[in-house]
Amino acid sequence: MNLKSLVEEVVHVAEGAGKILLNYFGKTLHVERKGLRDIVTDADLASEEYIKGELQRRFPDVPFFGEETGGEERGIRWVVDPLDGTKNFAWGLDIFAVSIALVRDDHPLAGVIHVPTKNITVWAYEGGGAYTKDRKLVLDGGRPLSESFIATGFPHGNPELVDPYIVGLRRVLKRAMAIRRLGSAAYDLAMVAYGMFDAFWEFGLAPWDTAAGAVIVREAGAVLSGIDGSPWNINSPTIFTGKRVPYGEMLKIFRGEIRVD
Ligand code: 2AM
Ligand code: CA
Repeated sequence: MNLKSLVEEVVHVAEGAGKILLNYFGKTLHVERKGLRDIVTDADLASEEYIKGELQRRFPDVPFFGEETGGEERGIRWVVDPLDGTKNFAWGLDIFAVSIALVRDDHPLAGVIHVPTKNITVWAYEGGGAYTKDRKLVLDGGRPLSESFIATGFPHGNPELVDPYIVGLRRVLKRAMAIRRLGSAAYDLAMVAYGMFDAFWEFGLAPWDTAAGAVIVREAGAVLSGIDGSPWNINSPTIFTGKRVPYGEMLKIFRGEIRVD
């Protein structure tokens, strides 16, 4: 099967998972702690079980890895976040996403992100462009940071990331039109590809948060790297993407080549 028909089938799987999530959203959830400041709900688990079952039924030869149940960590495999933005979901904020990627080693080949509350789905496969329902996603070069709408995520889990993160945040805050922090990296990446956000950066994400989004933003025409401009892969400790102009200005800011403070 070629990547184009594969990814179009995965769109149906992601949208099916979105329906499951919407059935749980706004209702009383069973919430468990799975680590320091990390939770899992019965909605995460139901979504992952559905996605795993559907992918294995449709593509029996491709191994599965999911955030909640683990699985294959090498070679060709699915890398799935059944609910990205679990804390938003649990507290009733309607920004969350389903993220499904086909990955080879540490390199995503195809990805789908579905945002159930907005009924938006974006998808891409390597070399084939990025799409949403009614159009191909093609980003322009963007505008200077002073005219750009930027998304970010705060570091979590590792407190040592907070101080280095704040240095960059302070600098970008002084120059950007606006910064938003919404709490779902897959949603943020989808919205870069969609053309809403002009750039996005975050520290300390996991492969399942970024694998699908990375191939989608790249195919839409965004630049993608680590925070210092280094090549990105699914194990990179940071992710930084955007339209060419604001990305270039932010890279100089992060590297200290443009002095802001
Ligand atoms: P999640 O909802 O799937 O956990 C918000 O900044 C982003 O970080 C979300 O994509 C969220 O994904 C992820 N995230 C939240 N807490 C995390 C943690 N403890 N470790 C790794 N990623 C986390
Ligand atoms: Ca998740």
